[in-house]
Amino acid sequence: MNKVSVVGAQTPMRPQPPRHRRASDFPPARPPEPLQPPAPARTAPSFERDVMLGLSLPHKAIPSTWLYDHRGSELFEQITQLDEYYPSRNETRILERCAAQIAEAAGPHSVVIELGSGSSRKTRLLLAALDAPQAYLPIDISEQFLAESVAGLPSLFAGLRVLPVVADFSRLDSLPELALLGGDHGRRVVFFPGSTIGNFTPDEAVGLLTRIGLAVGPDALLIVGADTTQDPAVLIPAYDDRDGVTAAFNLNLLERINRELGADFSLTAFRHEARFNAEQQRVEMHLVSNYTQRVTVCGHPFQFAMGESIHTESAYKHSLLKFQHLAARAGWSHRQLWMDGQSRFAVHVLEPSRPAARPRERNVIFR
Ligand code: AVI
Repeated sequence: MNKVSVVGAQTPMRPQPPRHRRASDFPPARPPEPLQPPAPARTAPSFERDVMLGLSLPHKAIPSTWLYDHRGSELFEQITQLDEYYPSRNETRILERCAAQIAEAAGPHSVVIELGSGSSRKTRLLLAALDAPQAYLPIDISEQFLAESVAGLPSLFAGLRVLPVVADFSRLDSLPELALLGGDHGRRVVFFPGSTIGNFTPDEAVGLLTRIGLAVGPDALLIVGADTTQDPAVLIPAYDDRDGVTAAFNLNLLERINRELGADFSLTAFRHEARFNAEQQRVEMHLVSNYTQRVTVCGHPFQFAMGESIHTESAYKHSLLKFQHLAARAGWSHRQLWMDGQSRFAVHVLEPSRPAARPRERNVIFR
């Protein structure tokens, strides 16, 4: 049964937004068949490949994961402190009010698994509310971020086992680290705050939540923070703030390409733009060419028309119903949800769907 509650400073979560094509998307290896083309190589994500491919598309686009180099991560932290960027603030307020009820659902001795790391304030809020949590497993691709985000935890939470997992959670399909804990522990609680789910396309989000469900097993609890806002008057300033921090965050990608791939982007020849795509219900970030120009990347020329853009990020804004539908496709049912007083942000608490509890499908007979 769904329960909706309305409640009414923040710290960021370091996101690992999706890559559009992953090695794990390819079918598992099979014995070679002589007349078939070779199986695609299982390659690690590559900045050069994604940039060269993305700039060759008819609608130029680069996966948002590459926005987060060291400087990009710093700028994102600054974004989360901005007046205009309500998601982190609203989510923290919700968690302050609902953590005790989440703790009740989790029960004692839970194991907290966080997708991404760095949202230390929100993590601490949750850990402090839980009844004797047994272990905390933050999963992040950056060893350095993991180390920083867990640094103070053992002194704050005596008896908590902290097991950082260096991995890209968007590709995760098993979590062998859980076996290290033995069988004597409470519920597994997956914590996925920050609306990072919105940086995945709906199909990618279903894939991710499905894989997480398989990795954590049948008695888990999943807590997801998701932005529900649809009003462009709120969204556009949140993604195009008056101090230009989000613009600097977006343009930093061009600096990164210049530095790491020997390109010659002029940072004044492109401008940041945030657009609300009402049909897709998402905010898009673009880098728009101020005039016709040619840019060289890795020795390869790319032509830009005036006004042509590189699409650098999508942030999907899921209504409550849409999110519930998406979660159901991934095998999760709603247990509870909370929203802030402005109805801009939702914290969803989900449990694995139990086949026995599902209503039976009606047969359809065409006459
Ligand atoms: C990380 N992610 C949830 C942020 C968002 O709101 O989509 C990234 C961001 N991009 C610009 N501002 C914030």
